[in-house]
Amino acid sequence: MKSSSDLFKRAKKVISGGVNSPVRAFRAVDSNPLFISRAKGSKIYDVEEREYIDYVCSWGPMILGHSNELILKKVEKAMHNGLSFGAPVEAEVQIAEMIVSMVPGVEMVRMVNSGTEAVMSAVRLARGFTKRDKIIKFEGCYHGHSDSMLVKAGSGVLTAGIPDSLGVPRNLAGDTLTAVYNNISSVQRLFEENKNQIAAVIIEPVAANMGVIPPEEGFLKELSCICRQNSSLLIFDEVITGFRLGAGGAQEYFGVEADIVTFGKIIGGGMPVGAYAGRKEIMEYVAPCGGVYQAGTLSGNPVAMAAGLAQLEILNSSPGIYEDINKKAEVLGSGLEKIVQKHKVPVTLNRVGSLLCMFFSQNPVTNYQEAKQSNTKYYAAFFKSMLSKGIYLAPSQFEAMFVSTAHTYEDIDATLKAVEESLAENIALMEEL
Ligand code: HOZ
Repeated sequence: MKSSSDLFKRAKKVISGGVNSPVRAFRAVDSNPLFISRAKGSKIYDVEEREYIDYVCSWGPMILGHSNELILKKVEKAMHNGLSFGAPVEAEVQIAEMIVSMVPGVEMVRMVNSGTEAVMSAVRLARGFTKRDKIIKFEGCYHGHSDSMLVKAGSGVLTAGIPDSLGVPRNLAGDTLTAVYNNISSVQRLFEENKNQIAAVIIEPVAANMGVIPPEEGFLKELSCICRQNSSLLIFDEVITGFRLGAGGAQEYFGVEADIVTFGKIIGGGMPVGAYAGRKEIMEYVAPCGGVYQAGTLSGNPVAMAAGLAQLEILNSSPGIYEDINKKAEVLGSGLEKIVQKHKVPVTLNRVGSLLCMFFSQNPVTNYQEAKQSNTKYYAAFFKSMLSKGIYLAPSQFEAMFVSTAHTYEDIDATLKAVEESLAENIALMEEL
């Protein structure tokens, strides 16, 4: 039988760090990655046939669980008609119509291949539309790895402790200004210091790449007001929150409209897809209508569109689906709270809908600096205990836990039992750290 450790040894010889995306190298949890062979429902299986309850869910898109039969059927059908044409297909129109019907304020959509590409293009569009160069982002928010966004970013950048990536031209990074999440005066100050120069403010409406941090009451509304007052655009990066917090994503959930919205993996149902979307007057700046250039042979790929469309159709047409998933996350969250209180473990639990994070910190976590106070060594110990009990969590303190419709209440009970045991096992260690 193949083993993860043998595969990792081979991988390290031919792939930088042995992985194609840094967080999955498991360095932050002082372990070696599992190589996954298959997944079904709420479970994933490694190449050694061990089963795990999966709370990574491919970093969000598997909201219906793994290998959903309906999606697989649609993919299979599309696949037999051809894998790629580099020409328009009907499914692109259908998915765009579906997104327009589900997401508030969206009149037009452009499909791309990943969240990184969606944000990179959305930022270019905002710059082209406003004829301004500067962008405000928030410390700890992660918007993919395009040059302009790799400034005080979250996710793997935060996990690896690389606040500003090598290779990003200084001039370009200089046009990315950073504000403090949940701190409106830090945004106000940047607008005052850069009058008529800010093209857009980009934000994860729920920060989900420095752990999970909800926006404080009124924060997103104030942000939208400041943008409007300054004729700047508001970009919601909904790669994580889109079609997860509800059919209309964060805009609907918080009742705040953005000018441009970006989506990622979830609209591909597990296939590599992204999109940016917004009002017609803005979207028509994109070529061939307008002068903002963006293109891609695989954009709107027929197989990826079939998967994404099938997933969105299910999400859109299943009454009670979001209530169900949020209820499960609530049961999980309140169970976790009870256990940490019982063991007097310094953990702060943040939850928004079906996104959760256990911060190993006794203080509230409302921004990047506070998230960074978490005890990552303790998270690593906890992660390893949980993995040994068949629970697959994100291999970093600074990522989210995702609940899917495929998680059952039995899964949640088993998870809580594993949490109880893992915390009990690590109490002594935690006191030492
Ligand atoms: N940056 C991703 C999570 N926020 C991880 C991507 C991956 O390793 O697949």
